[in-house]
Amino acid sequence: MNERLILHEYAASGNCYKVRLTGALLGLPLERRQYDIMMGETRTPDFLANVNANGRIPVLQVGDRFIPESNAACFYLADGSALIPADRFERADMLRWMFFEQYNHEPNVATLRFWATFVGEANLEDAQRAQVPGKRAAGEAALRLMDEHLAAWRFFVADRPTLADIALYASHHVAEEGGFALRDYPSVQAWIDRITQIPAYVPMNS
Ligand SMILES: N[C@@H](CCC(=O)N[C@@H](CS)C(=O)NCC(=O)O)C(=O)O
Repeated sequence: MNERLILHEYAASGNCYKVRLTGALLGLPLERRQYDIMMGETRTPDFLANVNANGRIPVLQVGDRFIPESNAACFYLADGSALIPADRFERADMLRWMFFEQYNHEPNVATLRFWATFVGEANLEDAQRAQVPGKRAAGEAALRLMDEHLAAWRFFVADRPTLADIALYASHHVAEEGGFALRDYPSVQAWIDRITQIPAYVPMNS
């Protein structure tokens, strides 16, 4: 890759960690620019006009072009590598789990972690507090489905690491910070341990 790669991020975000982990596993150095999302730094007119009109990180900058959405950024980095299966069915299956991550996992498991750890229970708005039971139930359902799948497979797709694992791992391995008990999901726990053994793995706080 010849172009300069810059990750616009908030380091404690699982979505941003996905992109860092993908870069690390592939040996692709990323420059990092930090934004404090708690201070609205991704909502400034400058950020909205020049980085992401959707006001969110992560954004991967490739030269002078920008890729918002964590899974799209990971896909850009991993295109042509072993993290994306060459087989057509397996590639679609990988996308299946990445869409699952964005629709079933992240808005429930990661959002509850964010509310508990960064916003704080006492500071939740009434509308947010009202959503907690529904998000908890939907999060547990996502974890059950993952656990059932991983009882038969070492990794989500094709029994080897792909972007599906990176996407789910990044927000998942810190699920306990959102009040989810990972010990209830032993196959998921074993998969988490397996991910940390992948050569060039980096932890979230790296
Ligand atoms: N679907 C997006 C979600 C991005 C997202 O929600 N980012 C959060 C941090 S994890 C953010 O930027 N929040 C700040 C804000 O909304 O102002 C992705 O996967 O990249």
